[in-house]
Amino acid sequence: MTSTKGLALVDLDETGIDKAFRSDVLEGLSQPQKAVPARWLYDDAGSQLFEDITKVPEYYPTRAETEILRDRGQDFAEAIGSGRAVVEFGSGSSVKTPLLLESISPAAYVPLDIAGDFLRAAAADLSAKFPGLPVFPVEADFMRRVELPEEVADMPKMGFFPGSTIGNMVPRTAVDLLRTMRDTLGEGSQLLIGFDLIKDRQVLKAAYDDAAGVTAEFNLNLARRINRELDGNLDVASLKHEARWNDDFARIEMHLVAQRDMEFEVAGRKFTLRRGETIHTENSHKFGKRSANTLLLAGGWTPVSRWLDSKERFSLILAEASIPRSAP
Ligand code: AVI
Repeated sequence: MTSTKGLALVDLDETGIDKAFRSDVLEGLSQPQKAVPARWLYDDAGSQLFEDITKVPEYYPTRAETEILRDRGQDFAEAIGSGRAVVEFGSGSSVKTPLLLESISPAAYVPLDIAGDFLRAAAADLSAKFPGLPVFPVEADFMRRVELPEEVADMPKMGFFPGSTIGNMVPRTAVDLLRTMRDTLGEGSQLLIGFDLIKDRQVLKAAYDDAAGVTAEFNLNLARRINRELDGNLDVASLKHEARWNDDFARIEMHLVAQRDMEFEVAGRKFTLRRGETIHTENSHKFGKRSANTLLLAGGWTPVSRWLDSKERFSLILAEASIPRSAP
């Protein structure tokens, strides 16, 4: 059974359970280090909580990236030029995307998203702001190669992937995605991509454990979602949000930490958590100039320009899909 439950197309079993969610959770809870893929943080409540996170004072990435887009319009116009089809991986943000489009005068805008409702709303919003701009929303999973609309086939393309969402993937998956983006956009295209930077640990930890507890709610919402959608009985009150810096892998990790020994069931399967044991729920990798460049090169993209915000917390990199001129 397929349904447009909530926002995206999902595959439900005969009892109405999302099969992919169930198998990811059951498999993840069966590992020695329990872990659930971060994409399941984003149900309706989780997506709203993430929006709220972008406004808490400790969470700097959204403000820092917006500042770059606002202040460096002239640089983008020079480096990117006009007349490109901008292909945004994700539905687009009401603040960041218009800033970019204003500075580069594109020929078309193509938002790609798996969540049709979000996609159509964002596309309508954008069309209202840029009445002369052709907008071609495409409902698709951009982790796989996407066939772009015929109307943009002959236009030079620029991919836009802001937010440092690339950092939510382990490097192997990030490289796969960058290669897939190259296949989608084609040889000679450009990519403007956000990378959050390595910085003081306390600043990083605070960004993922804000004083108002919004990020904690975002993380705990996953346990609530498991209970609600997978007939679970996790004691949410006995789980605590924790943001950890993993220095070996240069990433912030979100965990749900058991405050006591717990036995619980999910979708009819029994699990235990010992006091202090955790469920790992998200990675947010942070980058230096070289590690970001290496990731891009591994994915088939040659970095050509890089911009930072005034406090040097966040970077936007422009890269090109061109055949490398240097050997081998
Ligand atoms: C969506 N992504 C880039 C956010 C990040 O910073 O890694 C998700 C997030 N998780 C907790 N706070 C924000």
